[in-house]
Amino acid sequence: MADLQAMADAVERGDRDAAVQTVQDALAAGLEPEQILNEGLISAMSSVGEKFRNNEVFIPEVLIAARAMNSAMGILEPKLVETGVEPRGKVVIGTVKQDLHDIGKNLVAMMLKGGGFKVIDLGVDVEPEKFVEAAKGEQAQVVAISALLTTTMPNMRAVVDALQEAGPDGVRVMIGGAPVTQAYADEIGAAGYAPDAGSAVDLVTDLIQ
Ligand code: B1M
Repeated sequence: MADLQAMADAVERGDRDAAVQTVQDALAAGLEPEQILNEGLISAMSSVGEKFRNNEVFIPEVLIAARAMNSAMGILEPKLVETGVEPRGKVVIGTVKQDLHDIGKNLVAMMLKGGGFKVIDLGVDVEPEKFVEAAKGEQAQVVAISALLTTTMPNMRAVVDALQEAGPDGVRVMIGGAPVTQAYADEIGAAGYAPDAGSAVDLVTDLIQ
């Protein structure tokens, strides 16, 4: 029996086994992979993102929900590829040059994947040229840069400049991280700033429209 609400509940409470089982049941019952993705998995992560923004759940809950989502996606992904379902957009993400902090960046990446985007994660200490290369190679619509140090924030500007000079047409830059602000995004010419992982999904959605 396919029960998309039970699937969403399993993801939200971070129950990996139940998330995987409910996806298997839904596929066996003949539901379309896209419906399972949108109504079961993405809706669960949207709800987690909303609660995180409202301080109703915290980082550990988000991480275990994202882990359940990833396990369920492991079952669903091959079926989505078979049916040719396209991701909602492509995002290249990384932590800026000379900065090794990746916990926030990983959360943002997980929430974006949960939101149905293809995420190309370049890791930490990423040179501006690597962002440009990946954005071009993947034809990404958004480049997302994280920084946690006041000393590495200026390296974000170098990425914006490098993309303006050599990046694919129309690529938008979003930035985030504890010391980063909207004012700083405006100052360096980034298209947007998100204060947390839930808002990052909303911002990417807006940027690619
Ligand atoms: Co570092 N560190 N650290 N550190 N560290 C801070 C950031 C610091 C504030 C601690 C302090 O002094 N109070 C301070 C920075 C001070 C400053 O710049 N003004 C600091 C320092 C100084 C350093 C070192 C220089 C220490 C040293 O060696 N002397 C050094 C630098 C290394 C380097 O990067 N080159 C260093 C090293 C480290 C560790 C390696 C030990 C470790 C990182 C481990 C890792 O990431 N794998 C570490 C940690 C863990 C921290 C603290 C304690 C926690 C950071 C964190 O993960 N927060 C931090 C102090 C603190 O914040 N309390 C600190 C949780 C995470 C979920 O939040 O990353 O803010 P955050 O992400 C949020 C939002 O900001 C947003 O969404 C996330 C979820 O809501 N967000 C985005 C983040 N990226 C986004 C991108 C987006 C959108 C939203 O779009 C692109």
